[in-house]
Amino acid sequence: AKVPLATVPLGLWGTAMTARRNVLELIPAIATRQPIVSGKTGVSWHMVMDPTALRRILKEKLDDYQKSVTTKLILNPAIGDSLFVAEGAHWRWQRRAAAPAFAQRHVEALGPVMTAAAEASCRRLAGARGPVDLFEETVAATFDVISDVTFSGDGMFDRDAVHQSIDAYIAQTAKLSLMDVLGLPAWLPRPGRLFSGPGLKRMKAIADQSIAARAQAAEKHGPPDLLDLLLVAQDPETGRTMTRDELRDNLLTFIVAGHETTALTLAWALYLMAFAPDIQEAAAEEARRALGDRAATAADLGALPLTMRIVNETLRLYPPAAFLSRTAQARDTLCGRQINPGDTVMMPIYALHRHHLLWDRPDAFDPDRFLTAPDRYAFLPFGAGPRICIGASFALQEAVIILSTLLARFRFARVPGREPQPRMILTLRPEGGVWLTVTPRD
Ligand code: MNH
Repeated sequence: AKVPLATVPLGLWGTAMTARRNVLELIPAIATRQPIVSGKTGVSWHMVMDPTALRRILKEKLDDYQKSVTTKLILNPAIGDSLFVAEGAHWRWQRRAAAPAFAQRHVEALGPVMTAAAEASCRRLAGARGPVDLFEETVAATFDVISDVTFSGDGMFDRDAVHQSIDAYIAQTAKLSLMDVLGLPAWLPRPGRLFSGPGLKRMKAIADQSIAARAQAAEKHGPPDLLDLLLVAQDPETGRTMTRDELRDNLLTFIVAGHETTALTLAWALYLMAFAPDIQEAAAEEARRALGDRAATAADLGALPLTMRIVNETLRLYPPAAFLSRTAQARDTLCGRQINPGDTVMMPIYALHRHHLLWDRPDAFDPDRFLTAPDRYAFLPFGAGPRICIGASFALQEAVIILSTLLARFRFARVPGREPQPRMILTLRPEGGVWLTVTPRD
């Protein structure tokens, strides 16, 4: 089945989405220095899709390409200078300290939380009448997971309040003005409530309370969650541990980075399943063979290879992080073009993943293309290099557990006239939701 090529409205970033034809033709266009801010600095924007250049930006010249001014501007008020936005030594030590929490055996130990979320999702869907918004449903499921693995066992953590705060925050970023995007100093007054929103304060207060309660709690509450692991996390090189504020910023980072992205993957995967019923049937059969009547666990992943390929193919066609961006710190040359300090380097992952020079039949939904590993720098749903998503195996495990459990028990079908429209707001979201009819199997 040929997946319709969406036009993704992006405002300033829109150019990249249409730039998907020929990477060789594009290099001049991509690297064309388009002055966005005129004046003394002459800062330019560059679109980069050449795999060798991507490797240079993400891996070889890590410190010369820092997270973009825009990224920091949007995220700093919510998550401080945490792992996702920090640079240099401050990023390095946080990454070292957090790494053990995301090691394979810890991720596997968190499997039961994901299985429970899959079961809860099935219960909600079993009661559904008429079309269901699967994006809303998968957000509920992944939010259950991330709130349980960050603040498990604390009656104090108010999921609904945190969820609403994040949602309101992301909705505000969609209304960012040109002034924000251009990276003007933070002290300039801006429209909107983005930087002073009561939601933000509330979210931080809830997290602070949970951390304080946990630090005092004498009793154990079951297997260690991410909060337990970060409370004892130490930089193996310096012995430094996280302050309370750093703990809170990182836990909120996991919540923000870790739930909507996975929910989007699941919602787009279900849309593609409805789009390709034959593949849906094959995946359902794989899941029923592996699971019988029970929900999937981390131990089932090896028996669900088609489901994993479906997740990867979904991440190719609808990468939640459809754009990565960096601000250049030093002079460099990319694809023969000069990059100056202060320039913005955009990496349009959506376009990269649908590029006809990098992919065979790029618009076809074909999970089996992942029977062979793609080129490293042609497939970047989690980024690459030292700053690759720390939660990638967590997310893949969660997505396969939930997707296989849902497919074993339900059939998903399109609702004509209600196709989701991708829209880029921090992540690639389905505007209006992913509405499908859900029918129990058996
Ligand atoms: Mn995640 C970084 C995509 C799930 C926590 N994540 C990144 C990056 C991408 C990304 C892309 C790199 C951004 C950049 O280079 O500018 N993340 C995803 C996707 C999913 C995902 C597509 C789900 C699917 N991420 C998760 C989960 C968690 C998480 C789950 C945590 C529980 N991600 C992070 C953190 C970083 C990150 C933390 C920053 C890592 C670093 O900079 O060292």
